[in-house]
Amino acid sequence: MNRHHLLMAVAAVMLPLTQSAAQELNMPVIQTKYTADPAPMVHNDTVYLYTTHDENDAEGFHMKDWLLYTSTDMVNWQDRGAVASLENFEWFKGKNGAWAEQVIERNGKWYMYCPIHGHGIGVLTSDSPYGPFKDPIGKPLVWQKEHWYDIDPTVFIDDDGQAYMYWGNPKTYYVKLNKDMISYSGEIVEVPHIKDYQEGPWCYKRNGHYYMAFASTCCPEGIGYAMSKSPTGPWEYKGHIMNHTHRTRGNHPGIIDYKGKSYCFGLNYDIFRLETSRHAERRSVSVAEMTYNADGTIQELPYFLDCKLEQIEHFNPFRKVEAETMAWGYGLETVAKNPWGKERWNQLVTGIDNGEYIQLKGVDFAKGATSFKVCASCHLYGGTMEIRLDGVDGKLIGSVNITNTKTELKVFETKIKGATGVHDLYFVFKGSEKQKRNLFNLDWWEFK
Ligand code: FUB
Repeated sequence: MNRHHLLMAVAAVMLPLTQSAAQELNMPVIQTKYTADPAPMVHNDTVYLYTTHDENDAEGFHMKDWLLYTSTDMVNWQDRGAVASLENFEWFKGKNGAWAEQVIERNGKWYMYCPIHGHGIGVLTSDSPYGPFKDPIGKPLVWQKEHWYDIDPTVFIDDDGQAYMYWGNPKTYYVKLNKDMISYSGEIVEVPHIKDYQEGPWCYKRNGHYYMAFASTCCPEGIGYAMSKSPTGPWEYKGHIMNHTHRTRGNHPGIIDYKGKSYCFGLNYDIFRLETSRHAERRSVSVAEMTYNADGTIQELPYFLDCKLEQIEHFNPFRKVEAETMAWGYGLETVAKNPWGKERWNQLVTGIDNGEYIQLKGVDFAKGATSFKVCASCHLYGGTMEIRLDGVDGKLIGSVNITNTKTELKVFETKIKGATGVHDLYFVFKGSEKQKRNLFNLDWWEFK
């Protein structure tokens, strides 16, 4: 931890978290829902961030489905909705228990390993990262009925094609998956206890080293890691990626390399903290850039809010952008546009109240934009969508009045003046005396 990190940590302990401080750091990455148990996956040029979902009313764990977010710049994330839920598993009749999943691709198919708390680990498959996912085996892939340790699967395919699934709290187990990825051979093997291990294993290989990152002993959890020369161990404990801290409680890791950088995702309660200091299982995913040493060991990170997540490429606004793409959108909600349709991933931004806003970071207007279209629906009087640069009170480059559409989605258009170069883009929503809440719903927007 350097001096800057230390000063930020001291200030953070003394001051309550504010929305503008969190927004400045680009964390937590999702604000419109409570998300946990990050399982990032890189495919082609995109990060697919699968998460669990804490319901808005959660006190203890209340979890019914699994969500997906995508990004190509690490700070602006598109909400892809719920890609799977407990209802995908016909053998499970309960309504709660959709715990920490992981998704992995093999030969053009996506495999999602889903623990259902107390009922083992199921597997779903899809031809696309966005789903729909289906249960190909109609039963749990593993379920040791004598205890409730079967949670938190992590799946890794070695260079020789052998796939492994590890899981467990407080013990760690693994099996060798068959090539079909939906069955396994041999016995369930118990891994000798790794120092400070609690749960949430995340296994991967990098530059010939095998890594097992994990949520370290509860509570509060940090993120620890062990290394090995083989996927079956022995695992040597190497220390903290992030130390235990009272600023979070759980800290389930997910680790990727992306566009030349390395990232460690985890979880905390920092969106819920904007509202209250009491505890409930309403968590949020955060991410920090991490660094490996030459020998493969990992440099310890300070707590997420003492790191700043940097955008890694500018955002192109000259295309149809789904409105549910944002760096910050605290207070807003997203809902499936058509839960029964083909494009189940498509969301609407809703719950838009007077004074709320969407922020997109690092938007490149290049030599300039001249017009703007937005597709929206409005049930009542509507309001105004101000288009501003670099702040909620920043330079106004256009504004659109969104009026009653008789609930249909309609395109509204305005001229744009003064947008050139790279800026943070703000859509600031304003109501009227007649209507201050639930002003309208947004589908997509586009600059020309
Ligand atoms: O999200 C439910 C459980 O909490 C996960 O399975 C654990 O890793 C912990 O994050």
